[in-house]
Amino acid sequence: MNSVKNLVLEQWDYNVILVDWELGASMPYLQATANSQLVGRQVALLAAALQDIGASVADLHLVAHSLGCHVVGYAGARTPGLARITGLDPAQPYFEGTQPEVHLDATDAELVDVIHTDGRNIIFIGIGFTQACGDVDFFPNNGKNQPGCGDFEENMAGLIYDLETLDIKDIKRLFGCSHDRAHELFEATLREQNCPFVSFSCRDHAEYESGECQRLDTATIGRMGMDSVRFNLSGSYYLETTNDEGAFCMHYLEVLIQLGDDQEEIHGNIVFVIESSGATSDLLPGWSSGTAVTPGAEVRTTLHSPVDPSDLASLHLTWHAQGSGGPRVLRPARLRVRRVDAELRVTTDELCSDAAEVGDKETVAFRPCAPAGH
Ligand SMILES: [Ca+2]
Repeated sequence: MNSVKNLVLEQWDYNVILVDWELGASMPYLQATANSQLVGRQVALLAAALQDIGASVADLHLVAHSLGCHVVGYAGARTPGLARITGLDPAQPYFEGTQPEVHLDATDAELVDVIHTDGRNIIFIGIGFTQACGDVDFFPNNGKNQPGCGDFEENMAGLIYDLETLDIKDIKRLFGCSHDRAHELFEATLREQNCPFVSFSCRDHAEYESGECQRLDTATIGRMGMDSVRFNLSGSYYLETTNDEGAFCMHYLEVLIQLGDDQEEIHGNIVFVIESSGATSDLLPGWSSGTAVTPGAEVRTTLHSPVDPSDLASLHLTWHAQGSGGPRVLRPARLRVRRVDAELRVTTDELCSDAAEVGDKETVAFRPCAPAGH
């Protein structure tokens, strides 16, 4: 939390108070859950003392991780008018499935935003809440096992554990990677200034995976992290991040290919490479194989890449035809790309290419079209 504090102080004229309850939190987990109620009352007393010297709780934002989320939930329940709580992977054992008074919930502040990163069932060693519990809940990478955190079955192999005796440090050491990712991601939303951490409002992860709620003409779009408050969000939002290599940002680029009326019905798949700001993406699967393309159809896909596409130099399209015999040529009449900026505005640009057709295993580069008259 020290690095979060430093990043906040660098960017805003805020006062930051760190609440260190390590002695209470490092007890066996069962005792620590009981202690969290007491510490919550103490934080509420601190908020009252700040009001006494002229501060307003309408300007107070509590940020906490794991068990700390329930601490600030208790504090918020005793602090009417508290502006905001950000819960970073609220602890699940002994809290999930209880009454709202017992755990962090949407009534504990005017705005409660939650980032879920380890919401597997506890029998699979998830230690974060599996269900939405705030006004707005973010589920990076489906809110479960995080990229770069290994395989949970591997982590738990041969392990016998007992929550009543295991202390929080053991829990962190054994299972902390996905659980800790919540505060690492929150910190990244402060540090990675060029990343809006774009998120999509979806019914569930299956709808996110289908791409349906990522269509930028109809999507409800949000931003995860410190700035989410600016966008009046509610409900469950899904997004992807990269693995732990210092930068977590994943960018989205929607690609729409309008096929010509001379397109024959063919099967295959499309792979893309993004070139932008001097960086080149990996091969990005663009469109599922086996689906027929038909005359005049629009092929739509959303690319997910760590390469920021906001200064797009070119988009390379490679076509892989499937099936034997018959027509195998893709005929894109028009290619457009859509992006979301940091203010969540959607822009659409048309890309141009000299090639009117793309044969099997051929790659064609599309670039921003030259302005008319040039
Ligand atoms: Ca509560």
